Amino acid sequence: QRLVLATRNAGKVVELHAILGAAGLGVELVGADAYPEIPDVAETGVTFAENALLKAHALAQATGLPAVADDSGLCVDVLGGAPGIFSARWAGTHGDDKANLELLLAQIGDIAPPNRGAHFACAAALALPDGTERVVTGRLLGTLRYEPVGSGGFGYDPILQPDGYQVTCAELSADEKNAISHRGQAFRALVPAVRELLPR
Ligand code: ITT
Ligand code: NA
Repeated sequence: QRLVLATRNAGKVVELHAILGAAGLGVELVGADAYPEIPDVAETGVTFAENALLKAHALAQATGLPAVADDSGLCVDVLGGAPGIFSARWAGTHGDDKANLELLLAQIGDIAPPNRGAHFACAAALALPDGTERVVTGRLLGTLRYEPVGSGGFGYDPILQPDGYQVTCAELSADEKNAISHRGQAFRALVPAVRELLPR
């Protein structure tokens, strides 16, 4: 049985292979890159869960295979939860991680630590070609650094220091990040639904 990973974000793909691979699902994980002809779906939802479902359904419909999708982002307390679902295009160009991170740091400035709270959020969705769907969420709480530190991970990882840690997400190993991350939590919570609903 194949399970399509409905994402074109390379950082997510690496993490999803590790997280879902460790679950021993006995399915073949197929990247969306295997379907270059399928256009990206417009992320018109107003929540992470809505957007994750839109992406999962689009790939499930187009491929005739079960699909999982991730919608995620950084939510900054002092910005009222922004950039949130707009995290990937915060500075204007979709997927320009460096520009997004720089803009965010500029917006926060040198505001003092009690007000530098933020979290990563992830919605993990499963959709079947017959329209069956499941969606779950995960969060990683932390504090924003003043400067980016570390070279691991992707996106905003260099500026989020998880609660209880003295390093940023970009300084964690892949396994360490997956063990605590929003994405790790969400997709591990989705595993029972995958086991239940996938044909075998
Ligand atoms: P797909 O829709 O194809 O999955 P995308 O990159 O457009 O790819 P999103 O719309 O969910 O995905 O945007 C996610 C944004 O949140 C993106 O800017 C990431 O850099 C950021 N983000 C999500 N998870 C992250 C993580 O684990 N570490 C750092 N940044 C993360
Ligand atoms: Na999104």
